[in-house]
Amino acid sequence: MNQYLDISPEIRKAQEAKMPIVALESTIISHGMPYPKNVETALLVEKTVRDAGAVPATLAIIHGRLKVGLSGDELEYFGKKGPQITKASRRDIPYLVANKQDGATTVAATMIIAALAGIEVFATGGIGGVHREAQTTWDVSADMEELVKSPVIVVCAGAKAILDLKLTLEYLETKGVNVIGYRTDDLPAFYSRESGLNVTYRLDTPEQIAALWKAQKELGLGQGVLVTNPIPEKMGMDKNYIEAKIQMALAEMKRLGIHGKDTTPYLLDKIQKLTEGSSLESNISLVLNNARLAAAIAVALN
Ligand code: PSU
Ligand code: MN
Repeated sequence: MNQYLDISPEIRKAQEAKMPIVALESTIISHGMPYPKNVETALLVEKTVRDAGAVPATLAIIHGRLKVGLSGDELEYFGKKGPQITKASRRDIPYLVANKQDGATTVAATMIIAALAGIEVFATGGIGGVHREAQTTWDVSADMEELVKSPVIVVCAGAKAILDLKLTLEYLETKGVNVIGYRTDDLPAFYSRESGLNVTYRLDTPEQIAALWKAQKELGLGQGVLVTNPIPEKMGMDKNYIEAKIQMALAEMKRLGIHGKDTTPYLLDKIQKLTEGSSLESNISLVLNNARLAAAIAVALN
């Protein structure tokens, strides 16, 4: 086992008993939602995974240790400290480990730690992707590249429309990463069920997803898979309404000169404020929905 990894007793037991396990990220807790809603949601996501027959493992970096499975106290600590915790992607992990610091793991960092711990399924809200105007800013999330490098199934509600979804699909196509639509042909766009763009393949059951994964692994291809799961019907938001808010947030971001790793947390927070919290309720509902599907895939893999 990797010397930097701390696997909680519950997860260790689950691994020994070969139980299905679902990894969960921690940037969504520290940077994605306000306290105390973030901790409540994190606990609810864990409960949802359990109710669906799998064991939840929230991943984070605490005092330089790569944690697999957080205690209630650790979750509370993380949620309270919020954005003061360093947002950690691939490049940040060695720095935080060497300096014994805390890190909230993005999709990329969570994939790395999950793979180190031998966990194959991971549930999140939305992934980072190719940003609008990436042609000039070069802003492409490290999540994209991680889907190429780490063999993990990432279950999400698509990518937020703050991104350029068309370019995001092109990037993944070039890199050989499958974008699976769960019971949909149309790429979900996080707050809304449809983007007008096509996924690579539509699969309708967790067993079909498990079968694709098994084939990919046994062929030794090495990359991850992106499973996109549309937000529950009644919680989906109007495309034009959310697009108007995104435009406002993007204009304000440009004016403030925000760039680099601050871009995504800034936009998510701004949109939450502009939609007066209604986007937060949608966000929570889609994360729970993804937790359920991820658990079903983990069960099917078993
Ligand atoms: N998209 C969301 N919610 C999130 C994130 C993205 O809808 O919370 C977070 C995830 O942790 C993701 C990260 O991995 O933002 C991407 O940041 P960046 O674009 O800087 O790579
Ligand atoms: Mn970026």
